[in-house]
Amino acid sequence: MSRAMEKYLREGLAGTAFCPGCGHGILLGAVLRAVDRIGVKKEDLLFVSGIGCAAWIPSPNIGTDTLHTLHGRAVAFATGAKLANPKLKTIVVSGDGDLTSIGGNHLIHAARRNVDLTVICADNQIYGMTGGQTASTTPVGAKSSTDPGGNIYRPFDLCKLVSAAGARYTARYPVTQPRKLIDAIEKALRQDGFTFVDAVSPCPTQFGRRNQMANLKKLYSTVESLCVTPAEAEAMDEETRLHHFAIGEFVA
Ligand SMILES: Cc1ncc(C[n+]2csc(CCOP(=O)(O)OP(=O)(O)O)c2C)c(N)n1
Ligand SMILES: [Mg+2]
Repeated sequence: MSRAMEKYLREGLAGTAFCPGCGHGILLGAVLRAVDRIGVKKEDLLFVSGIGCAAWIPSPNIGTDTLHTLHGRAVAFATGAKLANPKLKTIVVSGDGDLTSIGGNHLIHAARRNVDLTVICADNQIYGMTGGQTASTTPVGAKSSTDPGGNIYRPFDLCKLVSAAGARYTARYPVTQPRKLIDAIEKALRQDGFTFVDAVSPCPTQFGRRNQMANLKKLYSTVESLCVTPAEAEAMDEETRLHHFAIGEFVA
């Protein structure tokens, strides 16, 4: 973390909860840089998370008000906070499992109702913190603790899901492309209404280890090699598309 972002960190932190090589640390840096660009006062910022490794991205690390809530309920808490104090810039940062499996209904209905929130999904395609179970984002064929033979179900395309539900801005970028990721988060923060960024964030411990990518270089270069433009993704057959990350803006 560069010193310029230290002003956003809570005092007295003794390191983060993340494993070596976890993408969530890069995402923390990206979120802070985007927040810095929009110039909202710290006392007008609220970060909300659910439960999971990703939920530790804002809390306790960011030294603004943070709500570390219940599993799957980050968007519901954020909605309540925003209603109670509409001047709060309310930003949800949580995991793919938290936001889109147990919390899936809150996510789509907040998008449908155009609640004025920015939701950033730390998408590692797995339930990281609880031992690597299959999530609604796990690719077909990927191994997990609950699918040692490989996941058989197609994953959600989160940007398509949230776009269809009515989000005003949606984008996907991996932490391997931090500049584009920061730009997307900044745009999401500047846009009124419900906005969503799917931040692909590799998990070496629970995903990489089980899928022949324990080596960080291999894990990160594989993620990068799977990134395609939305047009390239649409030109693929469904089977191939499901194994790639369409990156870019979907609603802008
Ligand atoms: C009601 C409830 N059900 C299940 C759990 C267990 N649990 C905690 S975090 C989590 C999944 C976290 O996955 P994700 O949101 O993707 O975060 P990650 O750890 O991968 O960053 C689960 C199943 C819980 N805490 N509460
Ligand atoms: Mg996860």
